[in-house]
Amino acid sequence: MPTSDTPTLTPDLLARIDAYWRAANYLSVGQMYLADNPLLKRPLVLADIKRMLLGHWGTTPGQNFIYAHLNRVIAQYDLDMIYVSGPGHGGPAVVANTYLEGTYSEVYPDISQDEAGLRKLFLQFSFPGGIPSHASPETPGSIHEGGELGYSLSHSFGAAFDNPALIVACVVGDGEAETGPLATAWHSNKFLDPVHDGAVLPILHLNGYKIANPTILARIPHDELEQLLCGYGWQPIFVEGHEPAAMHEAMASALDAAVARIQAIQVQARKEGTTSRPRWPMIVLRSPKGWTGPKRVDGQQIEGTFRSHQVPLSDPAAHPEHLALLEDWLRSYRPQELFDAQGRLMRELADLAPRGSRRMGANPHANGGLLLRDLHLPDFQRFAVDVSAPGVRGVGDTRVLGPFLRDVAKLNDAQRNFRVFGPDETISNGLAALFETTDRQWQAATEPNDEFLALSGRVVEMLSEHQCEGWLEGYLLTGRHGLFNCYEAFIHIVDSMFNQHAKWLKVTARLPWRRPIASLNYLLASHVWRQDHNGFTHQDPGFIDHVVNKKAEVVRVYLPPDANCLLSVMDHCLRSRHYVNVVVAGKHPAPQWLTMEAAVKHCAAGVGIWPWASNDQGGDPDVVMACCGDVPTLETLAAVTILRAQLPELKVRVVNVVDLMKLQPSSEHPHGLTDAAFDALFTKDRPVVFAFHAYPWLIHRLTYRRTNHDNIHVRGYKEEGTITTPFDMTVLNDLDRFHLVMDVIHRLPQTGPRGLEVKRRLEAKLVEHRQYINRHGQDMPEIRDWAWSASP
Ligand SMILES: Cc1ncc(C[n+]2csc(CCOP(=O)(O)OP(=O)(O)O)c2C)c(N)n1
Repeated sequence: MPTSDTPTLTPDLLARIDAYWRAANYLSVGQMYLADNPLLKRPLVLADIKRMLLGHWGTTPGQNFIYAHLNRVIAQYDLDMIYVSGPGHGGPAVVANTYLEGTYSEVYPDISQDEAGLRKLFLQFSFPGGIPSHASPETPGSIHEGGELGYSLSHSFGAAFDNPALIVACVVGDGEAETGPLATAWHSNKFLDPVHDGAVLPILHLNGYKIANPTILARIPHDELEQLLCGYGWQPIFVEGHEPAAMHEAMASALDAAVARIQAIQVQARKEGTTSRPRWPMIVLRSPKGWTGPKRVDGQQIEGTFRSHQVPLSDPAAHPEHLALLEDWLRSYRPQELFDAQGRLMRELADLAPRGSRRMGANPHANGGLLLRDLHLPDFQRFAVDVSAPGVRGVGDTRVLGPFLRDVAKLNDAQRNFRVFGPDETISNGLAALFETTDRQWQAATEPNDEFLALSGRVVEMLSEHQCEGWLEGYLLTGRHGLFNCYEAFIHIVDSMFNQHAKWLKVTARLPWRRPIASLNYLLASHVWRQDHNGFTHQDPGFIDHVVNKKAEVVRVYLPPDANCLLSVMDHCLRSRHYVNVVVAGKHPAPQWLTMEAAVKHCAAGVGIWPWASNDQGGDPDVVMACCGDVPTLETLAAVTILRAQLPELKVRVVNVVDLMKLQPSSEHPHGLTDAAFDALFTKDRPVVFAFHAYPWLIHRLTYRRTNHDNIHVRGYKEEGTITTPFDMTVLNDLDRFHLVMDVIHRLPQTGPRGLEVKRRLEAKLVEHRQYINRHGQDMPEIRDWAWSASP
C-alpha cells in the first residue's frame, strides 16, 4: 500500500467519497432486493421485497469503490475515461453509479432522480420487462457486458487503440483472470503505442473468490503475484485491506500515482521522443468479497468468502429472520444522510461526479456509433482482375484484395480509424500488400531480420485469436472500422466471442440511444480446400454453421467465387453497419470467372444463373448445378465441361451463390429470396446438384422450406481430409467434378446406357487419380491444366 506523509484526501473529501460509495452500495442492494420503500421511510415489510431475488453482490461493493475513486481522478485531472467491468455480473454497481452521476436518468427519463425514480430503478433490475443483471447494452457507458468472462482487457485495449486522450479503466476479476483470453491479454501492453494510442489502466480486483472457489491469484504469495504481473511488463500498485478509511486513502494515492505515471509515459513518448517500451501502471485491489455486506448469516461467514457471490440473504418469505438482517444491512449505509426526503442525492455528494461527457456513463467513446466516421474507400473496381474470358488464371483472390486493403489503410491513415487484426497470418493469407503502406504495430524488441514491425502501424498481430477478436470488438465498439483475417479452421477459437458480440449487436440495434457501429468483418482465407499441405487439423469450414445460428438481422455470410467478386463483397462489408460479415476466400491461384462489371451485378444479386456456363437458355433445365465457394465453383464448372462433352443433349443450368443467406426464405432473413425467386432459379422439380464450400447440412438447413428441397443434393466437406493434393481433397469428400457428374447421371435416368457408360469411365478416372497421386505426389496433368471452355 503506498504511503506518504501528506494524505491524498482531505478528511472532508474522504468522508464524501465514503458517502458516495455508501450511496452506490445502497442502490445496489436496493436493486437486488427492494420492490418498494426505496428510502426506508418506514420499517421494511415483506411486501417491500422482490419475489425473485437475483444479482451478484460479491463483486459489487469493490466496483462501487473503484468507480467512486475513478470519479475523483477524472474530475481532478479532467480525464477522458471509460469504465470496463470485467466481472460484468456486477451490473448493479454500474447501474447505481450511472444513476448517481445522472446519466441513467438522462437516457431513461422515467428512472428519475427522486423517490419514484428510485423505486423504478430498484424494481426494474433483473425483473421481467426490466433490465438484465449484467453491465448489459442497456447500461449507459458500457461497451462490455461481462456476462462471459475473459474479454475485458482485450476490449479495453481495442478501445484505447488510436484514442490518444482516452484512459480505459478496466476492472479484471481475479476469477476472470484465470480464463485463457484474459491470461494472455496482459501481453496487450506490447502492442500499445504511447504516442498515438490511449492508455489502459487494469484494476485487478482481488476479492479472493469465484462462485464457490478461491481464486488462484489470491492464493499465491504476494511476491509471486507481483513477479507475475511485473513479468507481463506491468508496474503493479497494491491497494490492500478492508478498513474503509485506510482503503480510501490508499486507493486515492494509488490512482494519483497511476495517472501520474500514465501521463509521464505519454509525455516521454510524445514530447521527448522516448521509444523504449513503457511499463504501464496497474492496480491490484485486494478487498473482501461482499465488502460491507452481511458478516454472518445462518451461522456462516458471508463477507470475505465465496458465499457473498450472489444474494447473501434469502427470500424473507421463506426465511423471516432475514428481513431484519436486510433492513440492518440497508440502514448500515445511512440512506438518510445520502438522499434528501425527495430521494435526490445530496448536493455535496452529487458534486463529486464528473460533469457532462466526462461522466463515464456519458462518455461518447462508450457509444461508439456517435463517433463513427465513414471510411475513405478507394474505388474497388480499380483493383479488378482482367477477365477476358471466363476461366483465365488468377493469382489468388486474397492477393488481389491485398492492394485494395492497402489503399484503405493508406486513405484512412490520417483519420486513424481502420485496423487489420490477425494471428500472424496477414502475409500467409495473401494480404502482404498491406505492408507496402503500413507495418505491424509492435512495442517489444526488434532484431535486424524482422519484417514490417514498427512502433505504430495499421496491422496488429498476436498469436491469439482471442486477442485479435477482442481488440477488434473494442475498436469497433468505440466507433472505428476493421477486419480480422484468420485461417478458416481456427476462427472457431472465437466462436463464443462472436456469440457475445452478435448478441450485443442484436440488443443495441433496438436501443434508440445507441448508434450503429461498423460491422465486424471476418476474412477467412486459407480455407478447408486449400489446406492440403497442413492436413486434417487445418480443415474445418464449420464457423459459418455457427454464425447462422444468430439473428438474421445481424449475420451475413459471403463466399465470393473469384477475385472480382471478393473485391465487390469486401467493399460492401466495409461500408456496412452493425453486422457480422463473414467472407470466405481463397489465396491460391485459381480460375477467374466474372468481369468486374458482371461481378458487381452478381454480388448485388447475391445469387444468379451464369448463362455463359449454362445451356438451358429459353427452356427448362434437366439439372441445376449449383455452387457456392471458389473451389466448389471450379469443380462444378469442370463437371459442366464433362457433361457438355459426354452428354451434350442435357440442359444444364449453373447457379452460383455468393450471399449464402439468399437461400433462406425472405421471411427468415432480410436477404432471403422469395419462394418465387428461389423457384425461378432452382426450379420446382428438377434435380439440383449443389457443390458447397462447407458442411452439406447447412444448405439443407437453409433451404428445407423451399418447394424443391427434396431434389437438392448437396456435396460439401464431410470431415474427410489429410495431407494430400488439392484435387484429392475434393475427391475424398465427393465434391470433385467426377463425382458431381456421376451424381447428375444418377439423378437423371434418361441418360440411359450412355450415362452409365460415362459413369463407368469416371469411376475408372477416380482410380487413375488415386494411382497417379500416390505415385507422383501431385494431381494428374489433366486436372492441373484444366481450363474452362464453353464449347466441348
Ligand atoms: C467464461 C465464463 N465461465 C464461467 C462463468 C460463470 N461465472 C460467473 S461469475 C464467476 C466467478 C467470477 O469470479 P471473479 O471474476 O473473481 O468475479 P467476482 O469474484 O468479482 O464476482 C463465474 C465462474 C462465466 N460467467 N463466464
